[in-house]
Amino acid sequence: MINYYKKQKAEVISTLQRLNQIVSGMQLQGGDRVISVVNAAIERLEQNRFNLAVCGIVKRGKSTFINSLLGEEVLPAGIVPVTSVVTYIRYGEQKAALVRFADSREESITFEEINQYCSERLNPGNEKQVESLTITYPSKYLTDGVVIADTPGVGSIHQNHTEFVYDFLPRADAIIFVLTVDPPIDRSELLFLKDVVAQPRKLMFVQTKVDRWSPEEVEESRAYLYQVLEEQTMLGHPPVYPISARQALEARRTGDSTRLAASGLPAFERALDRFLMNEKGRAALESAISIGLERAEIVRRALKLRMQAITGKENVVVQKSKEQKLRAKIW
Ligand SMILES: Nc1nc2c(ncn2[C@@H]2O[C@H](COP(=O)(O)OP(=O)(O)O)[C@@H](O)[C@H]2O)c(=O)[nH]1
Ligand SMILES: [Mg+2]
Repeated sequence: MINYYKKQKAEVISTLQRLNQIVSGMQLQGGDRVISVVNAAIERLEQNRFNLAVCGIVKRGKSTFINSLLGEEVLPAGIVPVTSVVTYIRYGEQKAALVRFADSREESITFEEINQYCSERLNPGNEKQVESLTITYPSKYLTDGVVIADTPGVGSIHQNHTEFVYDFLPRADAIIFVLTVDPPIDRSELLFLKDVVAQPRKLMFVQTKVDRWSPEEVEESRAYLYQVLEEQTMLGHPPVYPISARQALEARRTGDSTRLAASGLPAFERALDRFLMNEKGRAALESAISIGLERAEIVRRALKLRMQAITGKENVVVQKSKEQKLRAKIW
């Protein structure tokens, strides 16, 4: 089984390498970006890394949800848009953080300094030119190559946050989509979800902040969400995990197992454990294949445009020669 997986992985890697060779020989507009996304997919497969991205629109509770999984307030969260850059959290015995700047410079920072680089208040409009932030943390979810990615919220007044997310999306191997009870889903959320669904990846849903609502209201909200998903997407009725990340975090911090169970987080964690144990290897291959196919499609479209431009020129040439013929008759 392991040998079979290794063989498949090697085949996917060599096909992706071949795709990159073709693209680099074509000098296409946007070709560099295609190559970089494909290279990143190859690197993840080679290094057994798996990007588990947490996505959603602004202020749905993404960072708080990740903190509840980690059991500590590692990521800054707040009532106003906070997360301003993609923040990767990977396994490390020691808690540490590294900032990567747009000019490829890297700088080690202390845990206490994280806020200064990934929060909108202390890094407004990303004036510090941060490309990404990587935190190392000793969590069981980060073993075996899993990297959790906290993303800025889509749809805030900070356009650069949305751009960061769309730029990052092709690098996600699986996605946890964070929704809330109220509103269950709104228009901008649905549009973003459709963009996420367009890239076939393992997708899990959580509905946070349930502590603010009665069980009946949570149920009503989920029924509405299902209606929207059914009418507007091909997703049908996927499992949606109701969670109070705030309660779960507090319960973890105080070691209160009854409160933790009531927060809804353990039910989600069981599903996540099952996925990581049984499906991650396959999901990694499938996402790499999807990334290859998506990029190949981009190349196909660019080629088509190039061909049309050539054909257009030919038409002009034909027209010119007709004109010339006409002129020749007149003269
Ligand atoms: N009551 C409650 N508030 C929450 C919960 N999760 C997040 N919040 C609050 O919602 C706000 C936005 O959270 P944040 O994690 O920054 O959202 P993000 O922008 O999606 O990362 C913060 O004020 C959080 O304290 C929750 O489960 N219950
Ligand atoms: Mg956040």
